[in-house]
Amino acid sequence: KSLSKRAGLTRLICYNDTDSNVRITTPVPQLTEVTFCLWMRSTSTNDGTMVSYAVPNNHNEMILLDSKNIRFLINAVSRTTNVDAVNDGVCHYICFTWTSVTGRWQIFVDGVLVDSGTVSKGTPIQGGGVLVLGQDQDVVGGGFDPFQAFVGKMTNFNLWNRVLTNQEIIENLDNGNIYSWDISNLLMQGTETIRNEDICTGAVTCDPHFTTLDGRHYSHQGVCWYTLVKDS
Ligand SMILES: [Ca+2]
Ligand SMILES: [Ca+2]
Repeated sequence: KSLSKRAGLTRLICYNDTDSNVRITTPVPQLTEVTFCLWMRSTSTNDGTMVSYAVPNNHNEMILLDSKNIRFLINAVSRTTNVDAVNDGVCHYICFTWTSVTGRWQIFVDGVLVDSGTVSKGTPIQGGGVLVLGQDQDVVGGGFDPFQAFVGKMTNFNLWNRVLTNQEIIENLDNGNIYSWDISNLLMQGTETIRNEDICTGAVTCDPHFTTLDGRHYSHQGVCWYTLVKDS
């Protein structure tokens, strides 16, 4: 990988099922330029929305969705990228940049510029909206559709009011000047949970499922116990 460092141990969000969504309580100003980066890990095949930003007159002001084939919207104008599927169960560092000055957008995966183009030149992102991680808003702060829920793990979301350089993206910065990752500025509104974990190691899913040494699969909610039985 071309990144200069991995995510490491962080407070990450486990999106356990399609009833998960997380609101960022830090205010968002008008943005004539923007970069956001996040670490994600998923095997979901729905239209899971990683980031949605809604303002009163436009619930699709800025959106990044669909780990199978990443799409985004800026000012409600959508583009489909040629990024390979990232719902492969491996951790990925996704960065999106856009400037209203030229309309140029870029998407980076694991530090590599994968696709770029132009969209919505001359129209800044409006301030004062609501930023949600893990769901698409169809009204400000709500209107969630289970099929657009992100299911998996996410951490280290950072938001800047400028276009980061390729070198800065490789450096996996955590100094977003509009929002830098801090779970105390998150409103947990669904079934998601917080874990202290390295997103790139450990189990792929957040589900309380596991496999025993002999390869049998179990699921459980709440308390469970085992009785060891000697082979006959
Ligand atoms: Ca929707
Ligand atoms: Ca929407």
